[in-house]
Amino acid sequence: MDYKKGKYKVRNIKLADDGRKKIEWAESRMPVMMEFRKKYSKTKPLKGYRIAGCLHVTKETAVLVETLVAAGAYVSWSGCNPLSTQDDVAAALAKNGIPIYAWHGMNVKEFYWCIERTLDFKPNLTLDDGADLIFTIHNKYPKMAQTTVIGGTEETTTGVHRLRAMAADGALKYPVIAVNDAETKWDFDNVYGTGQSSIDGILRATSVLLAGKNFVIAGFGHCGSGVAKRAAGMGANVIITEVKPIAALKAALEGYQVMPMDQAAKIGDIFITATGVKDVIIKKHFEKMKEGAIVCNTGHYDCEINLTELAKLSKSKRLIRDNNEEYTLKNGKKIFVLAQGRLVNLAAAEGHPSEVMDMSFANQFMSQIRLAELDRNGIRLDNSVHDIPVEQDQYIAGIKLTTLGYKIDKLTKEQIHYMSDYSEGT
Ligand code: 3DD
Repeated sequence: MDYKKGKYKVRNIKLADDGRKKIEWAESRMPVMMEFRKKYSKTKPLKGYRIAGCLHVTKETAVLVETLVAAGAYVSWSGCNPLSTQDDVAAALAKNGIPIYAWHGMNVKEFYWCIERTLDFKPNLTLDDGADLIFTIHNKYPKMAQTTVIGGTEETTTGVHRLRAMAADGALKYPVIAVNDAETKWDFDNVYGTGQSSIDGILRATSVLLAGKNFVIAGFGHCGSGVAKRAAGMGANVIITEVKPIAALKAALEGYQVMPMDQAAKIGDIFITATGVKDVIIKKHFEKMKEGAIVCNTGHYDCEINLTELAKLSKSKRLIRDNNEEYTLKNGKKIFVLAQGRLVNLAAAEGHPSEVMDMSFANQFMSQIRLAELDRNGIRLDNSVHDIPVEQDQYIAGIKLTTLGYKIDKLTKEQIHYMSDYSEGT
């Protein structure tokens, strides 16, 4: 097995000490992961397993990587977005002997080259965020998908959608656990994490006042609703655009304005897409926008804002601040695009806070162990997308509560009986 411990490609290995301090900062705010690291470094349930990971290289991901290694795994890593790698964190992981291939600002060709490097050691487990790793294995190394890899995990909504479609087509060649769909991920990372980190990215790239601004959010799912709450908290006038009646109704009853993008385009000061769909903001919207409108995206891929159409409308473009490009349209109007239309929270800031990633990655960690344990017992899940067991969700929430110092009530025997009994009525 060609495990290239110590092989890596990062921006600058000399940044390792800075990265190590960031990782220590994250460790101090990820008590569940650190508890798992202490517990499983003794039993090493991942001993002998080779995990290829493709997930944003942040200080929180470094805690996940080093906890997987502490649990006995060989790990090789790439970033899942060309703009989300924190170079000092990547350097710290490389210096710690992790074969990592990731740097901020890579091009698409380099992005896939990095994914390929993580396959050099013939992984038998995959850990993905957006399914680009799983797709690469299925498309370029079908034999590896069919025989070497015993299972994988998927971090994000978009990735789970892709994989469910793949499984429905019978094209998925190994079982994948949908980490995204765990309540302790979806209801926390997507809502509180995306809510705070998207505002963080917008403010770092613009330093504009949010109070009083017309803040247009496309998509009122877990992510969009989290952003809406944080923007409203900063005094913005939140405007929601949607295609799903129920989500739109929820937004209206939360007190937000709801209207089509055609209408919102005329009044918005700041636009953020959180839909997972392509072409949400297109030519006709750019044409309607006010002078100085700020446009960004917090969805996994950079397909939600059609920058090709914006470029065709423009006579020039310049980088006016980090992660902030000023497009000057042919009629002289200026529109500002953040993070090249890629996820603004990770490209222009540091992604979600450690406290919510603690639970997302606890689910990643427990799911990898679950796949290894099933394999050791000769059990293989079917080649589809599998939910996290409810017990695991509650277990992780319980540990998190304890680490936060909270105690909760317990059902009495009578209450448990009552809940399964149907004879008692009014
Ligand atoms: N994601 C957001 N913040 C992150 C962080 N600090 N480290 C690693 C990954 C991070 C992306 C996740 O929220 C993922 O769950 C998603 O994209 O849904």
